[in-house]
Amino acid sequence: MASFSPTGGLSCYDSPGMKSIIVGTAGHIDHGKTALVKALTGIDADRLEEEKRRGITIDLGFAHMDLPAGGGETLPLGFVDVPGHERFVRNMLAGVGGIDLVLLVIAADESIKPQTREHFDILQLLGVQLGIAVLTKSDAVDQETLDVVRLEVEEFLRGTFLEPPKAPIVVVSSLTGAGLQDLKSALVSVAKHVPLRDPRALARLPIDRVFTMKGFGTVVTGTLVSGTIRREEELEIFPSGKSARVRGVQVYGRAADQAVAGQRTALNLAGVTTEDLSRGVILAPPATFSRTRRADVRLTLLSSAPRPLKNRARVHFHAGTMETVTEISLHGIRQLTPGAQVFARLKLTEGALLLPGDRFIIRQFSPVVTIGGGIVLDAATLSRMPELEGFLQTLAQGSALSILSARIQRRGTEGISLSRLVAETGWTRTFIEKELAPATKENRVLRIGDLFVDAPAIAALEQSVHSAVSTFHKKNTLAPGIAKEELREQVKASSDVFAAVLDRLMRERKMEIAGDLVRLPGQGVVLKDEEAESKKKIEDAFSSAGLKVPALYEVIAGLKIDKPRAQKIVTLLLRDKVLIKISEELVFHRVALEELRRLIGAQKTKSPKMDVAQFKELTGVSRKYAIPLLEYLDRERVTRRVGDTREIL
Ligand SMILES: Nc1nc2c(ncn2[C@@H]2O[C@H](COP(=O)(O)OP(=O)(O)OP(=O)(O)O)[C@@H](O)[C@H]2O)c(=O)[nH]1
Ligand SMILES: [Mg+2]
Repeated sequence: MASFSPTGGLSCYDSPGMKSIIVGTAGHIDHGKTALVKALTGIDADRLEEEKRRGITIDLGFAHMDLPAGGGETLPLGFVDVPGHERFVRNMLAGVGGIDLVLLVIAADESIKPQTREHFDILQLLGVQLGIAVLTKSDAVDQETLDVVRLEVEEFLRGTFLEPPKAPIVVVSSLTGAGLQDLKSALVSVAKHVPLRDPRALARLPIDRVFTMKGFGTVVTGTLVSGTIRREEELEIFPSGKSARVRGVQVYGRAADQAVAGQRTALNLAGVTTEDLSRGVILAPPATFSRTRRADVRLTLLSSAPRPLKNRARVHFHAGTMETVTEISLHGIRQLTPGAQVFARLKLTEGALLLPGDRFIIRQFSPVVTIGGGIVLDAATLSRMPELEGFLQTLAQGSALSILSARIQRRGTEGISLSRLVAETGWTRTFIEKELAPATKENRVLRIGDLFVDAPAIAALEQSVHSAVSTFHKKNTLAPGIAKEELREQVKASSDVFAAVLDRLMRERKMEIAGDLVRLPGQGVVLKDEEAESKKKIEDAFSSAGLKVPALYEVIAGLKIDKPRAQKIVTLLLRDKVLIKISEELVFHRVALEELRRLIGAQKTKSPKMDVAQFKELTGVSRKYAIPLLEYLDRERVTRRVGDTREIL
């Protein structure tokens, strides 16, 4: 396959074991950045006609080389050359997002200039950790000037990641080639300190160029900041949400099966046109992430910022290769003074794919200068959240486990699914599951279906289920239990979590479930005082009456409580078989009927047969009671009717 990568031509072999490293340039206009890249790689990164005509860099340029690294190894280096012109800082910002190390280029004949400072501020805000200060145009100055500039530069770099001798200062002339060998050696030794790209992070490719190529169609390029992108993979485009298929992958002009984190990557995409793509979009795995307009961040205002940053200020926002406008809500303060740091919430004008750990830069509206930047802590913000400060503290400083635990904890009894944890962190499923394994094993985090739920939240939910059920019993003394769904709504739990909690409570015998009803063990019905009193009165009325029972309505009329409640008590007494209904009108106490059976049993020893008159005599009841009672005894198979007489069984 022919080359479709931005620089084309030269191929670069990623020898196994050698990670590919992205080198960015930075520095004031005309200080010799592009000339330096060309002197190192042989590639002119100024590719636009206008750039060549005006002799300045306008947009990002790219180059690459295989640098001999000793021991027969080569170090694959990708270069991102940025413009120094103050009007093109936004282009510079789109380029430095993915770099591993920087060449801070300072011309020996001009020393430190405004964009030296601005670019260096940006590098620090973006958290760039490694680099080399390069004094260029050494041929254009005498030794004395060079020494003075070196002192100025050393002073400028004091206390930063480029402080010498931790980081080298190398003097070169791109014109004569002087010092280039030193610079190459310095690159090899600094490159050794470049850490591996986060292996737990899923793929994201912020796009910096889009173009069409005859025979290929749509091509995009970018620095793959994390993960791996393979040929034939499906990718989602952010923020549009459209999808594209990777028809081809090239790394430094060479066709490859895949691109890995840290490589300048060109993709030939199918299923999209250049209109769906532009600098600033991000390619990521499909159906994995959400775009957002809100993010909680830690924000730093540069000490060189011209004025304090007011709460709710609107500024330009740059992250990766994208830019938009954002409003900034400062946490707990009215304004942020230059040099200070605060937690803040961003409200972006356009949706974006942001993940924790992403760095960003803010620039004021007018004049447009860089005033600060920071790090994204959470791009899945909740509108209302108690203890947000502590949560953000954990996200900013905590271990992976404490971050995951905090994210689970803030969801309370709702819990959070594995795929949402992936979306919130950008970490792979495997990493998250492995990280949480000890916590789930020790039941600090519970796994309910697909959800991870905070154990203390579940304990609290169990508590509220318990108190909701006891409150229900207190209010509804006669009801056998509360309906499950009603209980679930009361405690505001999702069905899965609620079912799991009920199950636990039941297994621990703290709750009983009968069909659709939930009740405390042995507590189906608990009567209030006056109901209990009425219940006793009814019972007494019937037990003392023996077989000469009063009419039910008379007993009820004599009670303090209202009729419906009395009716319920009777229902309860019947249910519990304290009272027994033998006909529509007649209700007897259980003891009276037991007494009757005994009487009949004793009678049998005297005579196995008995007529109605004999029964009346035996029991002392009138005919009104005798007939229903005998019919009851027949039903109970104590007696059997034979003509006009009863046979005692
Ligand atoms: N004498 C001398 N001239 C140099 C050297 N490096 C660059 N130049 C010249 O300085 C001018 C600017 O160089 P560039 O490499 O385009 O500078 P730049 O930093 O890329 O500029 P921008 O991209 O526009 O910010 C050109 O005319 C170069 O030929 C050097 O080492 N010695
Ligand atoms: Mg240039």
